Amino acid sequence: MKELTKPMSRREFVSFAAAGAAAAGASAAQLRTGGSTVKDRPNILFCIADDQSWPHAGCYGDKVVNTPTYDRLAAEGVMFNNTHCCTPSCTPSRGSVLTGQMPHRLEEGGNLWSLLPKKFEVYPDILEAAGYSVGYARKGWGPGTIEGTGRERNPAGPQENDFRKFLQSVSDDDAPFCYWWGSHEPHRTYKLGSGREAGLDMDAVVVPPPLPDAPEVRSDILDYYLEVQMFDSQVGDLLAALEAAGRAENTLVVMTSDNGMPFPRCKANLYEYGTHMPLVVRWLARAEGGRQADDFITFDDFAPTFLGAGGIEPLPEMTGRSFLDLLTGQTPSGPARDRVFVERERHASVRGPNLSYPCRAIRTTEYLYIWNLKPDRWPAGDPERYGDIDGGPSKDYMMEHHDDPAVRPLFELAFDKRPEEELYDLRNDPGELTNVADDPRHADARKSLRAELEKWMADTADPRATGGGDEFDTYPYVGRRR
Ligand SMILES: [Ca+2]
Repeated sequence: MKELTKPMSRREFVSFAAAGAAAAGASAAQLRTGGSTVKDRPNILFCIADDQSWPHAGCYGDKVVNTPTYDRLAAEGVMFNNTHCCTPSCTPSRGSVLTGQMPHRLEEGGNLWSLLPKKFEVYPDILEAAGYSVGYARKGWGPGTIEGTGRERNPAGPQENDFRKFLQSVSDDDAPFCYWWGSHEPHRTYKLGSGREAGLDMDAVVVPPPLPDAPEVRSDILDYYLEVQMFDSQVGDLLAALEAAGRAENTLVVMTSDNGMPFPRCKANLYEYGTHMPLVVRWLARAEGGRQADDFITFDDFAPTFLGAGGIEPLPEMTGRSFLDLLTGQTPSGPARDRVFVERERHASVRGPNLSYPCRAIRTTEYLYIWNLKPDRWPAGDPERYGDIDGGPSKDYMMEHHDDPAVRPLFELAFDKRPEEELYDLRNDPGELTNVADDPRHADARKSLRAELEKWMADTADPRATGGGDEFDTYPYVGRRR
């Protein structure tokens, strides 16, 4: 296994490239790659689903959904068991991937249907400046607008939806490439009953604890699974194209999702099915396959990882941390990865005059502690629409049956207001259904987790740390109001 070259800062890289080119009378291509010493930099193929939760892939033990691509990449790469998106909402989740920063630092970019100010640098631009060819397909950063930001393209790069065509434009002798494939699946809407029609087994579905076990819900999950399979098949096709082009060996392939499944108490929530994401990474040239990692990863870790793979140091403003050490089997450096911080601001425009629902959370292997900063507001959006929950059969079922004894407690957890503090004992309550924040037996844990969360907020310049953050209520919402 080759050693990774020592990362260079961007300034060092530029002067290195220029000096090397001048000395050798280098060609334009060599100048862009900085000369032959960095020729081995890997390509990066980042494949991201839209609204898929962990553990909905065969490699994670799901017996119903059929995901041969996930399973293959897990066998040939590293499977991560504790990956969380920074926030369970499309735009800011993707913004954190691209910038390497927590959404609370991205101003407008911390909200759904927003914009990402140009001052927040993104890894495709940085890699491009260092000689990478970049491109993206389908859903890049967004939803949102680049109008008025000074950006001339999607932060994920220039759009090229045809991966084969993109590969043809970056021949072996050319620069390495960095390509973002953003699937539209398994985002709603679904064709009602399509999963069952496709032969998926309704009886074998494991219904997530926050959802009622009803045939309507099981069928809705199958429809979601069918679209998870579509994403899996899309990535399978990308791998075939990569192999046909002879580029598989030195390409870092990442397969994940932007936020959790579009069901009540899942997407747009800081609970298990909102932020816990599937993640497999394959890098045949450098990362031994068939391994699993229990280390906690968050989405702001991607940008530093990709930059590191390209021999570039992360920007100082990045809150994430490269996990190349885990991939390549080097001795991990730095603090243990045994906890993550997740958050949310405004998802859809569904609350009074466009108000956010701010919350911050810390998650360890033992606890999930959530601080709801505005508990007077409706977490799922104002009644009776509860618009932060995507419409569909499961939402309809819970609203129609909210008085049924079996549904009532789950309805309240998903749709009603929440106390300022929530604490879940994950060892005894992995479904996160019983708030123990007021239980004296967990008082010490509550106190220390709250202190740790507040320290992290202050350390990462979260405007909510000092009583600010009201700007998240007034940033423009560029989508259609629900
Ligand atoms: Ca999404």
